[in-house]
Amino acid sequence: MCDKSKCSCKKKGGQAAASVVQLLESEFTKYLEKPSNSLLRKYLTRDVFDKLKTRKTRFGSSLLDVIQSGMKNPDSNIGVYACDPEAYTIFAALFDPIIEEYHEGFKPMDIHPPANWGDPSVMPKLDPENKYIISTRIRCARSLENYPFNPTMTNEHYFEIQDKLSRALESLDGELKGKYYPLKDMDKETKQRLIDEHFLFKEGDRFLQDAHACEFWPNGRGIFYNDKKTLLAWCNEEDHLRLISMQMGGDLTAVYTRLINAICKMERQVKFSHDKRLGYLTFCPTNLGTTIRASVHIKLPKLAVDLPEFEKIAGTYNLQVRGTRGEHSESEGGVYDVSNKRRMGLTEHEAILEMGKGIAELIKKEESL
Ligand code: ADP
Ligand code: DAR
Repeated sequence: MCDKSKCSCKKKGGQAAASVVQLLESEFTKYLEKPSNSLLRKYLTRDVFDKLKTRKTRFGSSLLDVIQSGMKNPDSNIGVYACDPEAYTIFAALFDPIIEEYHEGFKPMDIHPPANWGDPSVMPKLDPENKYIISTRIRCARSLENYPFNPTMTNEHYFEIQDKLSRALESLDGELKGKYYPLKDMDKETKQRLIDEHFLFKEGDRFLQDAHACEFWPNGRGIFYNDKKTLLAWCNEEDHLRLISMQMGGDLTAVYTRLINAICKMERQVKFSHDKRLGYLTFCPTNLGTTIRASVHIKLPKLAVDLPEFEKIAGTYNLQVRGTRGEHSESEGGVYDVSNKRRMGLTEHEAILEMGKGIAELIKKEESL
């Protein structure tokens, strides 16, 4: 629980300041002059804008906090971020249609199912001959209860969250045992090596920067990992916590089992923000619900010859294709990051099973060409 005496959440919700509303009006007018295909452009109509422009959450977030990144980056796919857990309610008129479209029909009256990790042993054996899959990774995201999200966090919040999470992470034992490394103590070479090895988050994402998600950087940011770097955690990057299980090869069951063990132990020590309708709450609406992104680094040279067609085929299995370094990156050496797109309206088990089945189908397709 954040310290109410310092936390911005002591502010009351209600009306945004007149200066904020004025800035919103001028920025929105300029934004409408730029072409954009984002979901923000599609769903922030003048009516919705007028309905939401004067609102403020109890953490002090306004509509400007929600849409500033998308207005500055008209090439955004989505264009909005929730600046605190209450934003999904206060600005529901904008978030709900965006959530419904991104999460393939999750309607305002729909309720995300309770968490269900299921039996990891039933996952399909992906690529048993190790012909296509280089590595497998599953991540989930968590926000600490009663804390705001990046743009509304104070410097103290970053340190409080880092302290709570690093202590919980360093209490993990057995195969999960590891150490937390604050970003501010990390030399440039180590940082770049960890990024190049796909363990540490990239820096300089303009969408996050323009969402004011990088304030006080690198304070309160860091990475945890065990000796084998098969269990990792990111602190205060895009979300308060990203918990990551990964290893070389295609053993989805092993990666999944490790993630379940780690998150269940963490949930016994830290209270995470969970909404009965939206599931686990995250900074970006694309990560709500299960918050699960299960991915493989895979080479499918025949399918990848025609990338738009490859993406279209992957889409038929509810899979998303990213470059080798993840979001907003290109493929290097023909390696693609292919993962589940759906995170809401299904359980953790279903999301990962959907990815596993889809990857198996892509490999079958590659072998048929
Ligand atoms: P996320 O939001 O899931 O963290 P990103 O697209 O930002 O996703 O990717 C984060 C990092 O994880 C990137 O360095 C990316 O290369 C790496 N990554 C994603 N999937 C895999 C995988 N299957 N094997 C190895 N690294 C991966
Ligand atoms: N780039 C932003 C966010 C898209 C979703 N990815 C996240 N949350 N990392 C956009 O609106 O395109």
